[in-house]
Amino acid sequence: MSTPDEEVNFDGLVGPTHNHAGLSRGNLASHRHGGQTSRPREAALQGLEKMLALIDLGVPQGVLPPHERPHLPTLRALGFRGSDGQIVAAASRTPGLLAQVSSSSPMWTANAATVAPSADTEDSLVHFTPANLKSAFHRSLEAEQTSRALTRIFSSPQHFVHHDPLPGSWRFDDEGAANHTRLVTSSKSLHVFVYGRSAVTPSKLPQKFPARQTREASQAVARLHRLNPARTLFLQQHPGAIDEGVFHHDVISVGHESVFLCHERAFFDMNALDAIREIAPDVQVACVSESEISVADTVQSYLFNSQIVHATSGPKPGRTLIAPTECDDHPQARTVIEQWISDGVLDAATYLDVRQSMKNGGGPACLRLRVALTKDERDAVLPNCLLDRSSIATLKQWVLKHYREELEPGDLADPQLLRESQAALDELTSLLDLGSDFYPFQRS
Ligand code: SUG
Repeated sequence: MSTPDEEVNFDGLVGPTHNHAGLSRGNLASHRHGGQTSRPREAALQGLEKMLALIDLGVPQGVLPPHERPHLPTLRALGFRGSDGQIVAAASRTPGLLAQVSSSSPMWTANAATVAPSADTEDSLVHFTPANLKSAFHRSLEAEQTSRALTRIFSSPQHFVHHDPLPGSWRFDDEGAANHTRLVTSSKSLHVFVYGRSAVTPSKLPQKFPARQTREASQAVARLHRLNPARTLFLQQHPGAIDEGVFHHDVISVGHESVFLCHERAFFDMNALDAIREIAPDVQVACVSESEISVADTVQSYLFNSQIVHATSGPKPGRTLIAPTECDDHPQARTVIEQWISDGVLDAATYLDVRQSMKNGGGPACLRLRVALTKDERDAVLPNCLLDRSSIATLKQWVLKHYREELEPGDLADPQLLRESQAALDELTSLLDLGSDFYPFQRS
């Protein structure tokens, strides 16, 4: 391993059309809140407060921009014609379509891509593969713009290599880093890829809800990233847990450096934990039993959709769990966290309010893409996309200027919302230095 890397969290900025449309099958929160009034301004500010909280803990923080929504290129590709306003009006007459193309789902950047740090790749470059997100229509619209964002933010070919999203079909469904964990001990790493189904090998499948990630997609990403096969695992998610609402693996496990926290029903075969221990014996594995907290309560509290970060400042430096406030309010989840602290697995926990995102099934861990970077690589990142207190303050002002307080489902058809969103994103491209041709509407 060369120079040490440090994890930078790139959080997704919530977009101006953030809404609750109940779009994701198997994601219980999305289903439960579908059709409710959303609060885009509050959602974006909650996200920025989270980024600020991490900065205050001394954790480097980056940002990924929202995508253009409603996504007019998709509507045009579906045959809608005329002015932007006419297209939106016509699309609103096709039930459900406008909600699909207006979702702010790119905010969950744990699904944006999978990333391999240079220390772990054969060519010593940082590798990025945007997720094709083919298992849901509204999310499948993300890959192209995600590729554009990543290539612009991580532009130096000396340091970064960008792959295309995997060719899309049911065989290679890829949901990105939400199903991938990198563990590091004594400067050696282990990449754990978790899949819901294999497209080739018969495997036990969930009965109610879709298994989104395929083994074949995970294997392709590992190949593209030129990871050491001896330090890469492909493990199957528990199909029963998927049926209980664990639609991504980061809803039932979280790992960071030498710690891996999970529920006893995280994997189909719990020998998975032995496989992890065998390759990385120094990893501290803490496995929580069903009697401590059920899978249903795990999903409700989003206990494992927490981030583990290494805090270097703040009241209690050390290994810190960034958990959603829902865990603070949930007796079993809180007890588990307190136990992890008293066992020395964690040093501290911080509870953050990301309720607007949580209503769509996105906790703290969903909102961030982890990119481990050496100092040189970090210096090569587009500077404005690395945040500090002052840039967060600027982004808050930008949100206050452009975002609506509330959105009813019917508001998505308002042509004025489209104009407001475009004005907001146009200004954002200068704030983040993304260029004036970053969004499709800027190029047309
Ligand atoms: O893909 N929700 C997202 C939540 C993604 C959470 N990400 C991770 N677990 N890493 C999804 O299910 C719901 C949108 C709506 O219903 O309006 C949605 O897309």
